[in-house]
Amino acid sequence: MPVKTPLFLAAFLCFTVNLMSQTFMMNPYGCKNATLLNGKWNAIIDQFGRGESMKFYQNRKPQGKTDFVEYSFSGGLRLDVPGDFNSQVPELKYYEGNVWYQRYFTAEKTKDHRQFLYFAGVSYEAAVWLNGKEVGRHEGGFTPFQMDLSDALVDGENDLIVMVNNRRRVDGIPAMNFDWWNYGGILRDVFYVDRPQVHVRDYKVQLKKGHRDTIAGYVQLDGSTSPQNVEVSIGELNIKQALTTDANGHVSFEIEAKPQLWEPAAPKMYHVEVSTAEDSLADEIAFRTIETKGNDILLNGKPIFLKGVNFHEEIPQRLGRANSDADAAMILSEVKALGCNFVRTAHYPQNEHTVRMAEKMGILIWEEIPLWQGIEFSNPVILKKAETMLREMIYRDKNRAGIIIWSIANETSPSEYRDQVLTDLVALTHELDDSRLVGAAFDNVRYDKATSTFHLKDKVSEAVDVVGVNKYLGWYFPFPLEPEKIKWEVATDKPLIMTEFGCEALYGQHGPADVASNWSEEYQEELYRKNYIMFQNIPNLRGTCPWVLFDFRSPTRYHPLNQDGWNRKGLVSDKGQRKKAWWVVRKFYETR
Ligand code: GCB
Repeated sequence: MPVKTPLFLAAFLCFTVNLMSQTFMMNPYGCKNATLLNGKWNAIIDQFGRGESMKFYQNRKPQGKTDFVEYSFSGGLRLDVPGDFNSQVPELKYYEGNVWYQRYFTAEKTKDHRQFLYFAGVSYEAAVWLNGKEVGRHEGGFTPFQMDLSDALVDGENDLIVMVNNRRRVDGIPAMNFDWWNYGGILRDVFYVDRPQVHVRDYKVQLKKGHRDTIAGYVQLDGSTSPQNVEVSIGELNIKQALTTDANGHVSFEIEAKPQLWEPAAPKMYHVEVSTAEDSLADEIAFRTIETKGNDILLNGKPIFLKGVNFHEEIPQRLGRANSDADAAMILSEVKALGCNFVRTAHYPQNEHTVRMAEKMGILIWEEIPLWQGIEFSNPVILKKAETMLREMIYRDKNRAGIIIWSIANETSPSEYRDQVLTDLVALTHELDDSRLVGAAFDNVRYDKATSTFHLKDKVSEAVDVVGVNKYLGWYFPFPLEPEKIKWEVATDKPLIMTEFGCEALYGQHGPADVASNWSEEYQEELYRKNYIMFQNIPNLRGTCPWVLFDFRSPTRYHPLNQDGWNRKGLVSDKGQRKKAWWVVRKFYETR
C-alpha cells in the first residue's frame, strides 16, 4: 500500500540525483557579453560508456616517445552544435548512449569578472569539463543550465568537453516509453558568458496579478554582499525606476504604468532594460492579464476561446530537432496559417527561439514539463526531478506574457503516489508564479452508457485551474453514439481545453470516410467534423488543440506502409503538404 510520509521523507533523503540549483542566469540572448559557442564540435561515440574511466575529459596527447593515447578528439567525427546527433550521422539514428563533444574557445580572464557556460538544452544528461576539471552536471533535456567557470578558466585557449548521454532511464522524465523521437545531443545554443562580479542574475517584469496598471516584479543580483543600485527602464513608457537591493542582491518593485496590453490581434512588446552600474540585461516584454472566471478564460478581462494546435520541437523535412529562429519561423507560420491564437508546445519546454517568436506573433502558449505516461511516481526521485524541471521552465520563461498556462503533466494514471506528486507540483507552480494558470492533460475521461455522458474522476483535475482532455474519439475509441448525442460533464466548474484529438492519415492516401484502417485523408477529415459536432455539447469548452500540426517521427509507430516510424496524425505531412482535415480545422477557427 502506498503511504504518504515515506515518499516525501525518502525524497529528501535522496542523494543520488545530480540536479543543479537555480542559479543560472536568465536570458543570455539579452546579454552583451554572451558569446555563442555554436558550430562544429569534435565528437567521440562512446557506446560502451568507457570514456569516463579512460578520462576522455583530459583530452590527453602522447607525452614523449613511449607514450600513446587510445582516443583523440581531433581527426574524428564532427557534429553541429546546436543539433541532435541522431539526425547528423546515419549510424546514430537509433543510438542511445554516450557521445563526447569537444571544442576550444579563447577567453580573457578579466579581473573582477566571473565567467559561465550557459547551455540552453542538452538531452538528456550532461557532464561538463573545462581544462580537465569537472564544472558541473545536469539532467533533463529541455531546460537550460549554467556552469560557473571561475576556478577552471584560463587566459587564452580553453578546452571544453561535454559528455552527453541520451539513454532512456526508468527514473527519467520522460521515462522508458514515449511517442516521439527523443533526439540526443547538445540540442540548443551554448554561450560563453563573461559578467562583472556583481551582475543581474534574474528579474521579473510583468503586470501585478489582477492589475492592468501596475508593473511589478523583482531584480536579483549575483555576487553582491552589500546594497546595490539597480535600474529598471522601459523607454516607451517613460519608466526609469531607480531601486536599491538588500544585502542579498534582491529588490522587489511596483511601478504605476498604463502599458498597451498584449493580445493576439496586437502583440505589443516593450524594450526593457535591467541594469547596475556595470551590467545590464535587455529584454522584449509584454503585459497582459490572464485569469479564469467560472468556465471562462479571461485575457485582459475578456473571455477568449483558445484556437490551438500541438507541435513537437521537430523539423520533419530535416528529420531533426528544431533549434533556430528559422526553424521557429517555419513552424509558427504554419500555426498562424491554420488560424490559431494558441499552441501547446508538446510535451516539454521548447527552445527559447520558439517561445519568444510565438509571443511576438501574438500566440498564447501552454508550456509543459515532460511528465508523460509511464512515469515511476512511486520512486521518490521523480518528485525532485519534476520539481527541478518545473522550476527551470518557469525560471526561464516567467517574463513571457505569451505563456498563459504551465502544465505539470500529460496522461498520467491516478494512484496515491501520482496524485500526491502532481498535487505537490500544482502547489509549487502557484508558489513560483501566481500570475498564470496551472493545467494538466488527462486521458481518463470515462463514458457512462446509461446517461450518454463523459465524466472525469481525478483528484488532480480538481487541483488545476484548467483541465486539458486528450480524447481520440473515432480513432483509439469508436464514437459510442452519434456525436450530437454525446454529453460531457467534465470538470464542470472550470474551463476545459480539448488538448488532444485526431487520427492518422497518410497524405495523398484516399478511401472511404468510414474505414479507419485505410489511413485516408477522408477518414481524418470526417473524424474532425464529427469531433466538432460533439464539441458543441461541452458547455465549458474554452479551447481546442488538434493532435498534431505536422506528422512527426516516432520509434513506436510500426506499420510499414502507413507509418514507417512516423506518427501520421499531422494536419500537415512531413513534406509540408496540408491534408484535407487541415481545411476543416481552419474553417472551425474562422467561425470562433
Ligand atoms: C497521446 C499522447 C501523444 C501521442 C498521441 C498519439 O495521447 O499525449 O504524445 O503522440 O496520443 O498519437 O497517440
